[in-house]
Amino acid sequence: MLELYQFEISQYSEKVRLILDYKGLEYRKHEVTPGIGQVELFRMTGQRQVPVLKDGNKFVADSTEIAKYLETHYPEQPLIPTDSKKRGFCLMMEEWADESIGIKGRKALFSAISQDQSFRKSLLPITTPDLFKNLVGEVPSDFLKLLGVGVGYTPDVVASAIKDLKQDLSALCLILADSPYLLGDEPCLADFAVAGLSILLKFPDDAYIDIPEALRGKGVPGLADNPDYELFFTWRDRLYAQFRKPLTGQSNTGTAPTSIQID
Ligand SMILES: N[C@@H](CCC(=O)N[C@@H](CS)C(=O)NCC(=O)O)C(=O)O
Repeated sequence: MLELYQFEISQYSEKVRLILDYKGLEYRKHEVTPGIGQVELFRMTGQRQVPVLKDGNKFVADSTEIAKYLETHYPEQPLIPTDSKKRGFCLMMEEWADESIGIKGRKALFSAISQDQSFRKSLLPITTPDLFKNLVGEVPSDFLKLLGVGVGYTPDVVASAIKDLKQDLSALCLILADSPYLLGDEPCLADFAVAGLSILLKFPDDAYIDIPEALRGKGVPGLADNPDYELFFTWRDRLYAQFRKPLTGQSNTGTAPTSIQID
């Protein structure tokens, strides 16, 4: 069976989970422990980031490489159009989604969690002891802003990311106003990239991602709750209902994700 090394809350991992579900491929999730689990990932793949797909003895890192690998080796339910113009637009839109929605979505979420303590608490793994959750909840928002400055997320950077995301969402609403999918009547890689990468803007309402219930349907104020972008989030809900397998029991493969870490 295919195996996916992932963070449950990672938007690039979600893009791959959507693609795997669309192609009807069974897979087992391995939840990588941030930090220590990434050392093990580096040992296996020569790099530290998720998602990584394991197929037999082969490891494929990077969501775009995984999509192309799956398209070559599991061609049922094709992801990339054959028509050259559509193919070009599809690949361009996928790359744009990775670089714009993926990267800027993190910055926008950072601003949301610095403003909302209960949101910040809910983002902690389900297994985090309540005592620690309470401590994190009490950290003043300014502290997180400071932390953001430390990693380059200054208020200016966050404001500019949100401004760009608003333009991205408006553009997507325009494109989707008269067609069911981004490039017309059939879904393609661009749809799954855009939908998966946008989870940090607003987590899906239903049980597709293994996150605390309190987070479902929540997202970045001004984006997730903005009626101007309702068309986009309604489109995404429909895409999920059509193609994404809901969690069954503990995970969507019927088996709990396992962590990788060094003892
Ligand atoms: N270009 C990569 C980006 C993957 C990425 O940014 N992964 C993040 C999680 S969403 C990660 O592993 N971060 C941990 C790190 O960089 O150490 C892809 O498309 O897969």
